[in-house]
Amino acid sequence: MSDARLADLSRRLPDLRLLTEPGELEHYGRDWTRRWTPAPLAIALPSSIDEVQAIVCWANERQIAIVPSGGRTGLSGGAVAANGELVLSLERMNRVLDFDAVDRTLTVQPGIILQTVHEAARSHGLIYPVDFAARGSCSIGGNIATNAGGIRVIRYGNTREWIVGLKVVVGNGELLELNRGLIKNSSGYDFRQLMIGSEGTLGIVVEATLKLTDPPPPSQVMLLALPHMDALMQVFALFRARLTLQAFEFFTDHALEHVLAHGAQRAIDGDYPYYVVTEFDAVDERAQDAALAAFEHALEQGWVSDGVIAQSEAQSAALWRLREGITESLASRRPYKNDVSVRISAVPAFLHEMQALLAHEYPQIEVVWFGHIGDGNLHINVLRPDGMSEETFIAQCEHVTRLLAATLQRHGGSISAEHGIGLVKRAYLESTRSAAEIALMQGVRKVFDPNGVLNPGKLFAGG
Ligand code: 2HG
Ligand code: ZN
Repeated sequence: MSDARLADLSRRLPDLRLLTEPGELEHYGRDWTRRWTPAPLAIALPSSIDEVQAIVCWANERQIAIVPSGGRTGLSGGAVAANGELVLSLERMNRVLDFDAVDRTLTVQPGIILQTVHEAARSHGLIYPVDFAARGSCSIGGNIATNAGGIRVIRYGNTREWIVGLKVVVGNGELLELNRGLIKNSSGYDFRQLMIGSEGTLGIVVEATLKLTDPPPPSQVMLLALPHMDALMQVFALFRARLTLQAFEFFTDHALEHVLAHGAQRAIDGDYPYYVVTEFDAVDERAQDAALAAFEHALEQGWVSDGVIAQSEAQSAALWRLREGITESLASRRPYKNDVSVRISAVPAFLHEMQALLAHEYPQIEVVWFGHIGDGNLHINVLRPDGMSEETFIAQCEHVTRLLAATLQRHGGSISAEHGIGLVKRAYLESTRSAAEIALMQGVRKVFDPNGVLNPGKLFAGG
């Protein structure tokens, strides 16, 4: 090991796997944003909590920044290592440690892939209900670090609702065991909840106890084509009143073009500006009739132009692909992403302002919208036109994001609904959190990580 700091780490932890090859540094130093050039010092792949603690102690002594790393599917740069940091990848700590049938909990290591968690829960006749398209690659530790949301939030809430215990290594290397699976625990500050969504700036999750629940009843998936934007929330109000929703997602014709070009199957003929994929409980024929009646009512009102109901698992999957395949279909274009939210009641007014803003500010630029409209969460993907330099493009997107942040602020919304702040959104944090809140957040960070070794530069500009 030519670097004296790494040689010291290897001396302290002879069994620690350390990677320093250029290809490995590049692979582990970036996330799905692909905007920053990875430049980590090295990659550490600990296999135990003891090793994680020892690494954090070493980082304190040597003043080395650590970037905690899971599946690196993040879209905000939270797991990017572009400044000589040590990437602490939790991918080897990826096992299920325990299932408790009485508590209905699953205790896992942080590097476990979300889909493996789903399978483990299913094998016990239960579910872990947080779900989204990156399920096959993202890790539970990363989900916790960003309080991940996804396509079932409307029914089950965010990651935050499903974590009943956490073990974390905080900035001075100490191990905390938080909440220990308790359902009721009114004993002061809940550090577990503080850790959830802290983007690796307060502690490194080294173990998590997840609450499981009963599988939902049989469901149906419907795709709807809508004639105009206002219809989105009209259909949502109708469906929410009449059906028990598991998901209510939307996308535009632009998004559809991209997923179709990427291999998905068209399910509705004709051109419509907006589409909804919704899934709802369909326990029996009565529930299915109610869905049909809701659809017909929407047709009569002119809120829906066309629709299909999946008749098989395969068709359900094909309809879901139209929504879930969007990110992947755009990935090679490396879109600039906004991930915003407002209260459901504010969605109609916000959508109008946002549409006007984007049309005005991005006249020659393709903008793709989609997202969890039933949660008030919108994803905006902006595509760089051929011939425009990356620099000009990012500058333009940042200018528009500033305007968008001001619009959000007026509507009481958030600049990050579910992807986190990371590097991408730290300049806009003040649009969602007050100066007093940010000062307290920074104070909290100092308490948990006095030497600032945990993911510095993420969440807040300048450390
Ligand atoms: C989704 O909802 C993800 O599919 C990704 O949150 C959103 O790519 C995006 O902007
Ligand atoms: Zn999303």
